[in-house]
This record gives sequence, C-alpha cells and structure tokens, in this order.
Amino acid sequence: MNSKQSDRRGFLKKGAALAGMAAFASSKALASVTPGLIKGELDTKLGTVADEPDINDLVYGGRSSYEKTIAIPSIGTLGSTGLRTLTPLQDSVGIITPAPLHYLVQGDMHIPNIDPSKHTLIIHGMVERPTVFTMDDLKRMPSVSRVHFLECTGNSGMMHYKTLLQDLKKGRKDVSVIQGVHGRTSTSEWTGVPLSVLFKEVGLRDGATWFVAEGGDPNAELHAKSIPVAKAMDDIIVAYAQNGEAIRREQGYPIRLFCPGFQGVCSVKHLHSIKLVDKAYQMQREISAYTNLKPGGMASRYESQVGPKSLITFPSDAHKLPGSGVYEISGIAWCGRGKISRVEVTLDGGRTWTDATLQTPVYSKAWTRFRLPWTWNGAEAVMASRCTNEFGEIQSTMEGLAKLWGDDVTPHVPAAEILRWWADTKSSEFLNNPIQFWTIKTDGSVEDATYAPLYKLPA
Ligand SMILES: Nc1nc2c(c(=O)[nH]1)N[C@H]1C(S)=C(S)[C@@H](COP(=O)(O)O)O[C@H]1N2
Ligand SMILES: [Mo]
Repeated sequence: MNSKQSDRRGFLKKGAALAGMAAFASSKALASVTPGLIKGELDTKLGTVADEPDINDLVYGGRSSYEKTIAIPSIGTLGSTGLRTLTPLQDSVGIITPAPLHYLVQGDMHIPNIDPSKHTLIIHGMVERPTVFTMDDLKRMPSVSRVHFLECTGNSGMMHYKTLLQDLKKGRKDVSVIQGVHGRTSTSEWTGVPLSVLFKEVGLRDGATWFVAEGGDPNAELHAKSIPVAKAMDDIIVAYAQNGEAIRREQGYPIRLFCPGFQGVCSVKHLHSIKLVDKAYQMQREISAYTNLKPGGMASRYESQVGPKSLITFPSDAHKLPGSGVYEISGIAWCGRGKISRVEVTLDGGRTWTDATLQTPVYSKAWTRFRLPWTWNGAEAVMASRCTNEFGEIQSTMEGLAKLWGDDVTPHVPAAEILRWWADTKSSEFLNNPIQFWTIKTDGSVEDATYAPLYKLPA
C-alpha cells in the first residue's frame, strides 16, 4: 500500500478540525531583500562611521567584532572520531545558549546539508497507519516551545579531564576545565511537535512500548537509539526550531528528536525514521557505547536521565580575578528530572553553605541561573555550588557519586576502587554530576580542585 498517500488523507481530515492551521500552511517564505538595491539607497547614511556594517551584515546580524568567545573544538585523543565543539560556559550569562555556541557532538565526520523540501519523517513498525510526514505536514501540526538543556552523556567525565591534560601537554592554550571538561551542555528554546501528537496520528498498536529513532545522516545506523514510548507520551518533541529560528545544520536540521532531561545521545539529529517496537533494540549506541562499564566487567545500560548538577561558571578556571573586592558569583544548575529548587554555594571548601538566588522563571529540565554577591578579601578560597531538585535529590561530590555507582553493581564495589577505576580505565564513564570545586588563588587565578587530585598524567 502507498502509506504516504492514504495516510496523508487521514492526516488532512483530522488536520482540518484544527482551526486556523490551513492559513499557515499556504504562507510562502518572505521575499528576500536585494542587498545591492537597498545598499544604494542607504549609502549616504551607512559608511559615515569607521567600521560600519554592510547591509549584508545587517540582514542576518552578527556580533560585535570585539566579542571573541567561541565553542572551541575538542581535539584530544580519547574518543577522537567525529566532530566536537564545546560551549564556553565561562562566558555564559542567563540561561540561553546562542545557537552558534551550542556544543556539537557528531559521531562521524559528516554533517549533512539536508534539503527540507525533500526531507521526510516515517513512523512505522507497530502502528495502525504507517505514515510519511513531510516538513510541511509537521509544521501544520500543533507545536510547543520549551526551554531545555541538552547534555552529552560523557560530559564532565574523567576521560575528558585526561584529554584536557594531553591537550595542555601538546601546548594547547585555549582549554580549561569549565569548557573542556564541562562544555558538552547547552540550553535552547526548542520548538516542535510533541511526539505524542504524532503517535496519536499513526495509532500505536498494543505492545508498542519502545521506539527506535534513526537520523538521516550518512551513518544513520550508528546513531539509532531505542527510547521508551512512555517518555514520548511525557515530553519528547520532534523539534524544527531552536531559539526562534530553524534548527542549525549542526544541531540536526531540518528536524531532530528532542528528549528533555535524557542524555544527549537520545536526541537523534536529522530525524528520519521512528519505528515502534516491543523492546529496546540494543543498538550500537546502547551496547558498545554509552553504557557504564564497572570494575569486574559489569555494565549498566539505559540509565538515561541526567542527575542534579550545577557549576559555578564565574569565577572558574578560564578567569583570573584582577584583585580583591566585590564580585558576583554566578553559575548554572540543571536536572533531568523536574525543576531546580535550590542552589547553595560554599566559600570554605564545603564546610558551610549559603543559598544563592535563582533566576526566575525556573524551567523544568533547563539550565537555571544562580547568583550570589561575594566580597573577596584576597585570601585563598575554595568555592563550589550544589543543587537540589524539586524532589529533594541533591547533587553529590565525586566521592559520593563513586559510592553510588559502586552500590549499583553486584557484588558491591567500594567507592575508592570506582575512583581509581575512573582514573585508570581506558573505557568511558558516563552521567557525571559531581560538585565542582574551584580554588581561588591569592593571585586571582582559579584552579580546578575536583579532577586534579584524582588523576595525574603519567610522565
Ligand atoms: N544523527 C545524529 N544524531 C545525534 C548524534 C549524531 O552524531 N548523529 N550525536 C548524539 C549525541 S552523542 C549528542 S550528545 C547529541 C548532540 O547534539 P548537538 O550536536 O546538537 O549538541 O546529539 C545526538 N544525536
Ligand atoms: Mo553525546
């Protein structure tokens, strides 16, 4: 059967009931401006001040030439296949990451340039009406816009600290712990169609409890991911926009799956196919990678949700304080489950904690900005933040995490051994949300005090 035709009819019939949508479907792209023409008209006004932007710079604006922050490429040797860039958390303000500074994790060396007029999403498998949706179809359906973080599973792992040390040894100057170890997270406003709406459209058959999402990039099978249907019914979005414009090519243009609060690998970019199935399909991304191997050879899998996590972004090890006096400590807190309800800051290495102010509104599964005024007396200080979510779950220290992971495997593995394992193993460890301590030195420089004590590069 030609599912595309028959199902399109079903879709349009239902679609007609959704008031007002047809009007949007027929609207054409805005006529593009002819820069030369307008420039001619504006010539007398533009160009009277040195460094004037050209009209071509204005029709899709750029930042001031004085602003230099970038999402640095990660070039380390561990996990070196694919393309990676890291969000400059040390320069972040508020909660939104500008799209050009969003981190990038692309599992191979290709970022497809997909023509949206040719791109389709097929939903098939255990469904009543297998359906092919065009981009136009998707944009006619009810959409939502939500602010959510995305975070790579391996973010903040010891493996990235090892990479950073190797990069420094090779003479690299632009890397820091705040960006190099923690920079695989960003927050955007994502707009798209709830996957639950699409599932209602195609009708799930009894027993369809998982789905396998696949991208339209060259090595799509590499990025396929099994995800529970229950998560789709809760909050997954088929997103076509990011921060008020079309999703960036590197973020998955023209559509990506967006799984709020779940490890980044679940949010399949260039989404092309969703197959409803009755079990997890044990794809490459959930068997040979993105699992947590433990000492003794046991691995845990499908631990998708990001735990409560926070970081002081200013001051951090990319900064040097010019001298004692008044500062505002600022950072981000997020959690894969619900909202952040509290962030505390210590200035004495964890002995005492003070509540920071949370920027409102606080969104669920999104970065939450916290701030605390601070007068530095010039003495060495060890500061850190720790957050609590609305369910009372508290961010832990590295040692606490190790204990948790150790208790997760049978037989029990002591925390000290897990810490040694993290430092020694060549395998990756995932879902790290340790409290990050920074030491403010008397000269104003800032040093990491969480990873450094656990690992030294072999000479
Ligand atoms: N098609 C496709 N989807 C993908 C990936 C990929 O390489 N290809 N990488 C995954 C991983 S591991 C992460 S962390 C996020 C990264 O999304 P971003 O590059 O938009 O930050 O996308 C996920 N989805
Ligand atoms: Mo990732």
